[in-house]
Amino acid sequence: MRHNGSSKGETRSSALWGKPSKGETRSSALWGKGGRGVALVLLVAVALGAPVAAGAGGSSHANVEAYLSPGLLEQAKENPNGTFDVIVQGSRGENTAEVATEVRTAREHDPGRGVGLRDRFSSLSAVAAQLTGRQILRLAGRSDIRAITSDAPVVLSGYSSKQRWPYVAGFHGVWDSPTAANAPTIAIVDSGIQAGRIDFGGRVVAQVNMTGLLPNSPGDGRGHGTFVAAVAAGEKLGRAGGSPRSKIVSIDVMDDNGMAMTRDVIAAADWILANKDLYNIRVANFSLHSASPASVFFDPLDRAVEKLWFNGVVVVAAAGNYGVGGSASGIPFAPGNDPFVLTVGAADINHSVRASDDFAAPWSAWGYTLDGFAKPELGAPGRYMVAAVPATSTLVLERPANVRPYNTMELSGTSFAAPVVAAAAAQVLARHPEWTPDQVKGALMVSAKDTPSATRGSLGVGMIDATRAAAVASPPNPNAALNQFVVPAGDGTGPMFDAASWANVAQSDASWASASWASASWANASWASASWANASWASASWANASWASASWANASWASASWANASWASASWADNAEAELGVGGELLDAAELLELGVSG
Ligand SMILES: [Ca+2]
Ligand SMILES: [Ca+2]
Repeated sequence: MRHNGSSKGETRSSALWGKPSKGETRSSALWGKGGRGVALVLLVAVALGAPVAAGAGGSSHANVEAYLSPGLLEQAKENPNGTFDVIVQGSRGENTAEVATEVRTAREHDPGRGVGLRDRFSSLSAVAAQLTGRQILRLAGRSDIRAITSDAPVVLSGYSSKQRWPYVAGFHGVWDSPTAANAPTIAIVDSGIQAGRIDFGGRVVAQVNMTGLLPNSPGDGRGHGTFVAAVAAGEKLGRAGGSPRSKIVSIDVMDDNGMAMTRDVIAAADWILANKDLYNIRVANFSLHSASPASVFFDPLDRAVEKLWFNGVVVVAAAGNYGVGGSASGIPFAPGNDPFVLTVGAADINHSVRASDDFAAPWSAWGYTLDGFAKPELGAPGRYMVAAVPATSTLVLERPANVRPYNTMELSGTSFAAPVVAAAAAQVLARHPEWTPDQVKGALMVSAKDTPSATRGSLGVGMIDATRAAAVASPPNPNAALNQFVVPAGDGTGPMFDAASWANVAQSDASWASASWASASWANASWASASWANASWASASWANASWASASWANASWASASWANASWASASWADNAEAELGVGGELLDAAELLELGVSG
């Protein structure tokens, strides 16, 4: 079920939200436009035991004739000189002009701050006004005034968040679109999901247990996967995720301690491939990574996620939290080291909804893979996020200082940046279901917002923007140079990446890189600029910094240290950064108003 973002009041347009739907005001729906509607509402109100007139707000005030929004009477009494944005409705038989006269009269009797009349409505006898508490109390005593209700900002989409991150990532521009209902299913390969929460509205359509480790509680004993899923697709009022109408498939590969085995994650990818059509899975989120450095030559998990990619599933992977002090760490771990998939770094959004001051969280991994690919491709909010976590999960027990009300926690990590991008991918696919993962990746990258305050490359090409990505009509293909090495596997399993052929070319021909990945450099190009879109990836010189460098030839994937690692025993970190919260990145009062979020 969709939720209306407001519990009261009129619709209100704002610069960002555009105009309210014509005539579709909450108050008219609630109160009706004629006598019958009023009678119905009164019946409901009485049945619920709600105060209607004289008892409004539970007050014993003797001279209250009008209905007031809950709490408004008390607030007006406590703040007689304070100002309130309200909608004033006339009693039956009163027209809008008469209501306006009442408002003007109240202001003349009790002068004070406030702009007075703001708007007059034609479809109902009502005006919008900014009045003092004293003026409201006067009007409340008038028999020709039917109701005074708060002119609260309304989220037209029905989805909202009190956190900054969805607005940084541009979800407020797509939440409301009817097209968003076409968003595909997102597979969450993680610790499981507490599926029954209101955050998910019954949209968790499958839960698969792939965990070979114990203990592994039903649902989500760790808490990590529920949080990730809520960021990707939560719908709870006030804390919506990026694609709140996507269905969700939970594939549990992580035990209650946040550990997973390589084989189980590969099995999860297998399962997604086999069931993607059944559940319309087009996006898979991996907020985990291997503990063993690997080259794409040999890593079986890279093979597995590439298989998904070549079969139409956008794979999103967390970059990892092993960065130190903001310096380049390299990205040596699967699946984030795979050149096809989307790897995501975590941004600190720096107390504002604009991206220009964003920077990479100091622990957010970035740099080159052992094969010379620059990662991550994109940045997304990933610090001080607040989302759902089961009350009995081990994350709650381990980090009580991060627990927040309503069974939520405040957590940081690239784990929580990845599902932001997964949601944006779902929003793009809602509009372009025929697009390949390469096209989705191109749309997300070409539309990213510049992050000039971040170290170049630490957040890839910049901050994800779901609204801008959804508007891209013909995306560039960021994987074009690699696709010439995608060949039939010959074993009936479809296409595969011929890493050996690619490596031969890349090693023997330094110009290959500059000829294909082109002339734009991570370091210098403005990825968000229109010119970049035309120039395409092919103009990046970042290749020169990696492919041709000695570091590639000497890459440590040849070293004994990881060659000796046992794949089967590889453990997996859950990427949940253990730093303390700061109280969340919550919208302040001015931002709430500007963005039209119910306070
Ligand atoms: Ca689990
Ligand atoms: Ca910011």
